[in-house]
Amino acid sequence: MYPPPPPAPHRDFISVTLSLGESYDNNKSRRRRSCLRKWKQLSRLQRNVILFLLALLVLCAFLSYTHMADRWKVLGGSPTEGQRLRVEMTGQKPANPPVLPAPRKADTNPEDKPTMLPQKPRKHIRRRPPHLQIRAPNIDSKDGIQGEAQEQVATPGDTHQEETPQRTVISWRGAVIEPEQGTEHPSRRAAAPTMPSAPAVRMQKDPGPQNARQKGVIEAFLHAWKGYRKFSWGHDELKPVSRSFTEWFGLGLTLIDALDTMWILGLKKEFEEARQWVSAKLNFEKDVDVNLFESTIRLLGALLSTYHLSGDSLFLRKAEDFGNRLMPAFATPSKIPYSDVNIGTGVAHPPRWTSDSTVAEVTSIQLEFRELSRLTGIKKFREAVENVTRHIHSLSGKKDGLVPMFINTHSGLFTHPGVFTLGARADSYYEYLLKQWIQGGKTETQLLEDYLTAIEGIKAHLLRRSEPGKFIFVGELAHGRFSAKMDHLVCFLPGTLALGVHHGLPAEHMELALALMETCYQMNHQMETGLSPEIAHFNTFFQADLKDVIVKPADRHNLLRPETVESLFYLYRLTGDRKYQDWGWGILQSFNKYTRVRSGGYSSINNVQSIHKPDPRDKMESFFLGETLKYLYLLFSDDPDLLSLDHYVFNTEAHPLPIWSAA
Ligand code: DMJ
Repeated sequence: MYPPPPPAPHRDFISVTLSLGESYDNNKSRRRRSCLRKWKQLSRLQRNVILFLLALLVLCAFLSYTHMADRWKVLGGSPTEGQRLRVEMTGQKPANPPVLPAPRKADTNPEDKPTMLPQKPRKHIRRRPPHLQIRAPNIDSKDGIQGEAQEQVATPGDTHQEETPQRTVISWRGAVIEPEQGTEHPSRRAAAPTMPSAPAVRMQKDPGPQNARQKGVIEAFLHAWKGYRKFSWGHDELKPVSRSFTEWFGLGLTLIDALDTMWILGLKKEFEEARQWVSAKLNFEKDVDVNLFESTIRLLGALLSTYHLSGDSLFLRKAEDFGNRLMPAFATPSKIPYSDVNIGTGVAHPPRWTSDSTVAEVTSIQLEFRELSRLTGIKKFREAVENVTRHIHSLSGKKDGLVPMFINTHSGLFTHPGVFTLGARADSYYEYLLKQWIQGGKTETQLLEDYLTAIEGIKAHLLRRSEPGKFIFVGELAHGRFSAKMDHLVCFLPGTLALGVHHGLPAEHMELALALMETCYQMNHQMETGLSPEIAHFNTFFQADLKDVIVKPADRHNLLRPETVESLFYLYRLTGDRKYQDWGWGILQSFNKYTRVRSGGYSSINNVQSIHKPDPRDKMESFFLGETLKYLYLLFSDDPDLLSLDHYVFNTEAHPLPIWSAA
């Protein structure tokens, strides 16, 4: 026998009745009564569900209100610059309170009031790499720039497609045909000579014998290139671990940044393939925001130097087109450029949270625009950047030649005054004072004065010795308080100081250069991986069990940056002391050991203090190919004529530009 069936379970239903046809002539009380009746007719579950939904609605409204309030707070008063900087650089919130004080907006001082109304918030504002979705290469893109004929696409795996070059063929590293002879000219003729210098031609005739360490660099470059070529061809940066890529500007950043490195290393096949891509696919007619500084030093700088090395006018045409598209950035009330510009629409704007620009950014685009002006004969490029230099030269708010980190694009005044660093946001201001003076044939004395004053300012305010090693380091000053914090970025300084001495500046600068070089080496050497952290803190109190270099958890990443090896190159070239080559060799070994990704490419890492878990960040910055490996290759060369420091000046992205002969 079967047991009797269980009683049917009780079910509640929510019924919704839509009375669409009902007329609207009911009076209010009737409607209220009928609502109450309907409410009472509902089951308890139905009522609970409705109440729950109502509560949810109220909660959502409350949350979105607080979110909006936060956004308004951000627009009205940004986070401290220290916090912002740290977040930008690490993607993390600062572990410690920022060294920097809360920003004081320029326009809080009535005297600083801009003469124009504040800008309306704009669309399309992008400050940092947006990490776009990976997408297939756009094979339809047109290269309509300057009426240039579309050349055929060259992509890895598609190399059989022949381009139809309109340039005059130039020989590899040999008889470089001067741009005047047979290659296409820029749209206007230069007032100054436009041909590559004789040493450039001579240097390229033959790479000469390459020693074992240089071959080691070539091997590393080819490994990095393998990853880029395979997984991110034509895109901005390789993500070597996930075998994909990121876009920042969507302009083949790594490929362009690496062009002159390939030329210098003698990688002819790779260079030609990349050249084909530039010819066929590089298209600046794009609705995309670029950062003026980053795109100038990496893209414009690379196009100009590659033009000089190869004599191929394609690169100059691209440089001129790109330079023109950057020009709207200078159309500000103060002529201090905005940080960002859309190269397709010509709309320039500051970052979302401020109308300030970064001092290092607006003062480290001069080498490139001046050279572009000289080559094309177009004065506006030079005038725009020299306006900035002149303006900053005469601006008050410096401390013995040291500059604050921000400048307002409306008022033209320094903002957040009282904070001085040789690191992020100020670094290349100092570098470009010296390098512009060198570039211009050592005739622009204001640049030299500013540089010399600044070095005295550094000596007076920012130098200390660490314990127990007594290494001299460059700290920071915030409203009179010294902080023993030194960015790895500051390690450009020993090389720059040495370069100045090579060009006749006081010999005592070399003493400082040697001492700081040792410190930068220690920043690498004292780490378990042999690679420097992004930021070091120095121990200034004697304590036998402490090392000189202290690293905070948020700062222990390494982005494959070049500054230490950049300075090693200058120091070796100018002193001949082989220990600098040995130190650089050690760093290359460390890159190979802790940052190399088997399938191709190198990755920045999260922890320079862990040999077991350096923890790849899955990103190969374009400057690893543009700068780090180039400087390593040059460091291992014993030929002082290989990009002679008497004929070339390197921009801050390691792209060599010719020194102009004095008029
Ligand atoms: C590069 O883009 C340049 O060297 C710049 O001056 C600083 N940042 C990176 C490398 O660290």
